[in-house]
Amino acid sequence: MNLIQLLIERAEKLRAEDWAQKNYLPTKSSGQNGDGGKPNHDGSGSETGAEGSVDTLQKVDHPKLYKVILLNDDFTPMDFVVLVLRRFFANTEEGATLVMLDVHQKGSGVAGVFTLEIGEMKVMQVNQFARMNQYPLKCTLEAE
Ligand code: TYC
Repeated sequence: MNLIQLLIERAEKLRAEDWAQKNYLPTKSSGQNGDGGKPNHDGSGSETGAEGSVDTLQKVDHPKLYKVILLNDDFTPMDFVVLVLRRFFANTEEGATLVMLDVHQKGSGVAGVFTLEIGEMKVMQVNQFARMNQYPLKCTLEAE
């Protein structure tokens, strides 16, 4: 085993112990199961060993992320797009202006990255706000 593999294994073990501690789970100390404390990679989350102890969860699932995309058009005023980026995506005036100009020049751009539910909500809010103000501005969702 090379040094990098050794370091990765050590980092995984520390992360698992940290997670177990935060979640009030007992950790199995290394060496007991004869595998040098190797993490459980079967994805099952936990395992009951011969001693009846609980192995720690190794994998934490991160939620899938989605990009909220703004599309350029010829009619929506630049100021309105800046307002949208400030109101729904917590941008500063300067940040919103940069994103708006990027979309204006390239045809589309990322307004923000969110989990599915939040992203869907942003898309609905932006499209509704644009329609309310009778602008054709469009916003869509794209998997990362
Ligand atoms: N192209 C628009 C204009 O020149 C501005 C604009 C920018 C519109 C970004 C939509 O997503 C957009 N007024």
